Amino acid sequence: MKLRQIVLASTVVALSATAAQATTWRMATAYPEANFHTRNVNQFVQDIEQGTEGKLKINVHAAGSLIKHPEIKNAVRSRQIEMGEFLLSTLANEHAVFALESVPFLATSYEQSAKMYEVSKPYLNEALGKQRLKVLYSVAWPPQGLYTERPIENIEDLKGMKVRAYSPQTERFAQLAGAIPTQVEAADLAQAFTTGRVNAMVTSSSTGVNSAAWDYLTHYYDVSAFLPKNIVVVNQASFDSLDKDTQQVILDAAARAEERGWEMSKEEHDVQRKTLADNGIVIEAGSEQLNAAFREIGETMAAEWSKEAGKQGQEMLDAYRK
Ligand code: PCA
Repeated sequence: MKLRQIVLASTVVALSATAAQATTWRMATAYPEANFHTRNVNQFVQDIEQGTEGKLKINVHAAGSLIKHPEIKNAVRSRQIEMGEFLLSTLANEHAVFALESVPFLATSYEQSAKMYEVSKPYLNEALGKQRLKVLYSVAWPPQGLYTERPIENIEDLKGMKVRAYSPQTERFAQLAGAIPTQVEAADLAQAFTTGRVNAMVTSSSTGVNSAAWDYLTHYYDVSAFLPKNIVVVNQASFDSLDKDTQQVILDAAARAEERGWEMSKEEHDVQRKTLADNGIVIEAGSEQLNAAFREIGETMAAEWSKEAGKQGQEMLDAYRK
């Protein structure tokens, strides 16, 4: 063999050896590539690939392209995919702990939201652990407000409005406000607005920008009702199948992703409100009547949550308020 051929042949052998050892996982997320959570996920999987020197590669399928948002949790559970990211409060009907962060006006700032997360962490780990899902990290969305297609003075102005919801709580919120809630995934917002299925939505500045809210809406009531969280989980059996070093790389990358994600979220909150305004959305705090009515809805929902969550819920609330 000529030297060049020998070199080529040994490269092929070396490459296939690496390929044989490498594991490729699939990860599904619900939100678009441009979203800060997805950017954070992409950095997270890159850290894992680098940290394991290519031994674990994770292909991210964003925007519900591989698995639709409501199916992501079960797809990880059944090991159809190894990892997934979803909005925690989509599971609210399964267990009250998943709904806590979305009780309006209970935790309305990043600081309060972080504290609530700390308090609820053991309960979350337990509830998801029972489904053989290991929690890797969780990051809050920017505070939630209300987008409308015309100015709103008071709660009566919401009567009969078709409000887009994304969780049982946003649905209940819209209902208590006298509006008609309609579930729409973030990935389907443009279509829902163009076809007139909805004409208002509850969400963050971030999703407002990702969905070009200014194409359909005029006002954003920045009421900071709550900060829902995304959560990233791995199938426990898939995690257990890895060697200890690889597991550690994932855990370290997850810790970094969580820290980075909360920072990205805060930055997003500042930057994207400006993007909304630059594109013509009128951002307002909302009238006193409107805010008072929203708070009253929050109290109703807090009472409903407490009833549902029972003793464990009370423990969480006490720890949160301490
Ligand atoms: N964006 C997601 C969930 C919360 C948020 O800010 C959405 O609107 O679907």
